Amino acid sequence: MEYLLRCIDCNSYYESDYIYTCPRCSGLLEVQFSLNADEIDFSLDGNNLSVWKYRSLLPVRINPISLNEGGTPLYKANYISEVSNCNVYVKHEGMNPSGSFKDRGMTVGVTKAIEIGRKAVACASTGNTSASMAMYAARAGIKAYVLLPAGKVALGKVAQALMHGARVISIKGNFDEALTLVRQVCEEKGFYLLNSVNPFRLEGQKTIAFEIVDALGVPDAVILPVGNAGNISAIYKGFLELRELGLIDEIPRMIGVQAEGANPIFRAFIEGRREIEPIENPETVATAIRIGQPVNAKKALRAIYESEGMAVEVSDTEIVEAQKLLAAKEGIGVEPASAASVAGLIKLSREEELSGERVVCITTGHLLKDPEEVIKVCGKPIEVDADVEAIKKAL
Ligand code: AN7
Repeated sequence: MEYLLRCIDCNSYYESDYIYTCPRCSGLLEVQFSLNADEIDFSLDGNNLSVWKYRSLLPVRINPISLNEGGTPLYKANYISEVSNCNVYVKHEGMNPSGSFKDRGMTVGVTKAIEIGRKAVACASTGNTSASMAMYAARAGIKAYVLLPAGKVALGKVAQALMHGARVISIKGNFDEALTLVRQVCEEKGFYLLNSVNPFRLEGQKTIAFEIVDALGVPDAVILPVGNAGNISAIYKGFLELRELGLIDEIPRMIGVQAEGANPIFRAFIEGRREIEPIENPETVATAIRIGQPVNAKKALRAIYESEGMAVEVSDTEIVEAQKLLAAKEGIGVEPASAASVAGLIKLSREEELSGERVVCITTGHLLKDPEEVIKVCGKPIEVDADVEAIKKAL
């Protein structure tokens, strides 16, 4: 399908695939399709879910660099439904190839890099973006450069970036600083930037919305963690496109959850603002969303306001409790940031902001991403002598 890039700030349109921020005002770009229902070659019949099922709505012109991303499970969550008095489903994005939703974006982003002839990709990351980008760059046979906030990235994610062959550089600074720096490095070195300022990457992530509708229809609300705020913007865009195509009538309320120590979107929301004030020193157990200056804040706030959604904040304690609940009561193993979605749901249901609704919580990353956090909150296994009596005592 034909598309243009549109600047969300100055409303300029571009026909180029070679840019990812507005050449006039540096604003964020968005892919805008000339949506035409006749050009859709998939049906929302619940079969064969995957990112590339929806290729007719993805802005690429070559065969994709793919590792079979998407098609993630949508679990009915009975225990959490009871606790929250809602009809709750969990879409477990931790079941993607690298263990997070980022793969949906990277398959499109890295494909675009190849399409336009780039030989190297780069990102700043709280971890998952780097793991995913390294993996797809390896698949494509191009170089990957990663900037991480030193000491603040979960071990599993660093392990992935390293083993998939990225050049991994830790900086003495936080994610927001790493993102500013990598943008500069990309400009100077000609690397293709794959943070969520890249509108092509976000196109891949909108397939979460497509899969939800494909498997379930339109829920009342979608709840997800928000860090750099790309995912909530992308998923909302996915629903918008389906509505414009006449494939759905309603759009779910988009509910973004942030950690109390990294909550600029929540703060903007409660004050009714459309722009954020940056948080200088963000801090949370959910290191994936330890972000004080989300680049996609404007898009995300638009998604929240237009869908009559909400932003909510949760404490680290609430995040860990929700992570334990998901793991021990539903059998769904997620990393802390992902559990923020369920923590947000439980908080909103207690405050009677939600009741009886059909809700999809998105769990964005797998439990195995952050083993160190698990040991911190669960403790180490009990060690006893190799002896039946000792074992029986410990049971
Ligand atoms: C598990 O990897 O920003 O609001 O650099 O890893 O779209 O940023 C990760 C973000 C939620 C937030 N859950 O998504 C990175 C990075 C998990 C994440 C988010 C992230 P956005």
